Amino acid sequence: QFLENVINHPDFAAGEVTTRFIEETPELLEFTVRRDRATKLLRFLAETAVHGNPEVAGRTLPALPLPKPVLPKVDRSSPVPDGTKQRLEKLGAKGFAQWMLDQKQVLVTDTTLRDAHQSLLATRMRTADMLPIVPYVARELPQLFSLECWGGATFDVALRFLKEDPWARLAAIRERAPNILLQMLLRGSNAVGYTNYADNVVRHFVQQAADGGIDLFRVFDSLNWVQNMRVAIDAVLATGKLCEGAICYTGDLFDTARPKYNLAYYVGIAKELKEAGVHIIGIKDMAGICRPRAAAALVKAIKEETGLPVHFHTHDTSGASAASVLAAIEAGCDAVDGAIDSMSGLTSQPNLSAIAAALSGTERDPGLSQDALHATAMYWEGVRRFYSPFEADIRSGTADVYRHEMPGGQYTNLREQARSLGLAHRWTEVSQAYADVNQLFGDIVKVTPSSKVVGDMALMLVSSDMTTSDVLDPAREVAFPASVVSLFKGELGFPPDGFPEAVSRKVLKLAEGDSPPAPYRPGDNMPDVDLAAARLEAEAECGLPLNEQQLASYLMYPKVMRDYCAHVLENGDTSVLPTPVFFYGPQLQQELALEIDPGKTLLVALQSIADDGETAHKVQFELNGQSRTVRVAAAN
Ligand code: 3PY
Ligand code: ZN
Repeated sequence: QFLENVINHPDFAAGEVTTRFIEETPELLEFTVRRDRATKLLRFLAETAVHGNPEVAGRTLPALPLPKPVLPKVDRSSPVPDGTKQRLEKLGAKGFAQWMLDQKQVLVTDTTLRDAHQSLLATRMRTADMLPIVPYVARELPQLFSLECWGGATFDVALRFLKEDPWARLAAIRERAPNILLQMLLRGSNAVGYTNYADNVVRHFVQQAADGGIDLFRVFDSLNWVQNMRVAIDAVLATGKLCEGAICYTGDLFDTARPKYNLAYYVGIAKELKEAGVHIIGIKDMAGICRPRAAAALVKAIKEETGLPVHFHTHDTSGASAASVLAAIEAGCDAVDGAIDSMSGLTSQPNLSAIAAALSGTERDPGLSQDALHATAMYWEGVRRFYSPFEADIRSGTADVYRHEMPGGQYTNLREQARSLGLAHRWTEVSQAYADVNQLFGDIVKVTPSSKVVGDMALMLVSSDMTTSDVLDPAREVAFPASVVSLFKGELGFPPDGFPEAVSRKVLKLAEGDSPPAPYRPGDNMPDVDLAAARLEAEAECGLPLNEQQLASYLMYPKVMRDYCAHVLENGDTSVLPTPVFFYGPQLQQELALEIDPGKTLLVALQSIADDGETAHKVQFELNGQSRTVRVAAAN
């Protein structure tokens, strides 16, 4: 291969070489690596051209070719105005929180890069589609409070399905938006996973995220148990970044028949969070059920009782959530979340641009350019077409969300799961079972991962034609999903009032005289992970040297990270492929310019696909002007 590189080197080909050619041409080695990467990418392209990407198998594919999203013009050499990032650097976290309180305009977070696509497109948005618009946003919408761009499900999905490195995404966004706070969603002790991690793994992760570019951590616990958020909160505070302690909203503040989730409950949590040292209180209405009157009352009470700025997050599953955002703002909410028009609505956030427009001329007007918002929305509209196979088949808001209380990010997922189990036509039963299971479990907060447990149980009930009363029937054996057993063992922590005893006994198969576990913090039972040993294991498993960030990925998702590394070793870095090519394969004669390194571009075009005997296909490419053939085995 090296010799081949020497022969292919332009100087060698031109006869301009001396005897010191090899010593003086270090790029020959680089060239070897690049050539190797090109070969791997061709293999992936050939494989996808012949068999398609398994990630979209069985889904309805869009008509090709797809138009390129319209990108507004931006001069990347022009200066980037200062924004909240510089303000945080100047004031420090506490000073920044005071500034939030002191200034009048409402501060606006754009969730398009995280929650919006998590909730609308099964989290499938690729980095390649995010990056082009970020320099424009940084220059034309510098008044934005933050870009929520990381955490939640994006971490897992990036590695597992998109085969890209979430840390590289973060670094690239940071580079393009040096002026706006980058925000992530951190599931407390569950970090960016579905299970409780050892305390030192959570600390290690937070440190890497802060070093990697995150300025604002929104931390929550899936049972609103502040004690289980402490490790994550302390870790964020130690980095000097902003810590938003989020309270998950559930139930109905004014429903006297369900007094558990009343104002005193939320204010109590807010006070505990203040005690824990957070800079901002988040109201995390993950299902979009916080009605306008409740939003206003919560904002007012939490601000009064804690003196901290409040940040309101909701979903538009009902179709009415902009009213709640406006009510929160009216009540003095300091910051709110929205998504750009074409990525808003339904299970996503309400429309950021419409909320901004609704406030124009008031003293709370966030001062965002409607033209810039529109240009950004047009770009996302084009991007969204790439992902049509991942769109949920829902066309309108549904007030049914007030009954089942499913988080926006879960709703479409659970519908999809129900469909795959052949229960699509029984969706109303599934959503009713979800509500019933919630009551069975003691009316708990439902957000990742507790929401997944409720969803697993609901699907189990409907698919086995059982009701929640059957579950409690002593004569009936119930095969509970593993996640349910784990919840009742306390592996995700405990709600403040514990779990109902009768269900606990049944789920845990407790004998007479045995008691359900008393509340404990799961992290207390988990020894610290030996990070040096974990690195050795991770590198052996992954077959690559790993940096601290990649080690953090492995600690969260060992198998997913191993598969991701295997993908990279086999196919190279497929994140450089345009989305339609990645998911739907290259089109014949389509010219692709693939930047595999800054300034190093491969020019690739698929020339033909022919049968090569019974068991293989011969895929012909042109690569940088030369013909290359890749053989792909026929599907067996
Ligand atoms: C997540 O944890 O991914 C969420 O979006 C919860 O709402
Ligand atoms: Zn959300």
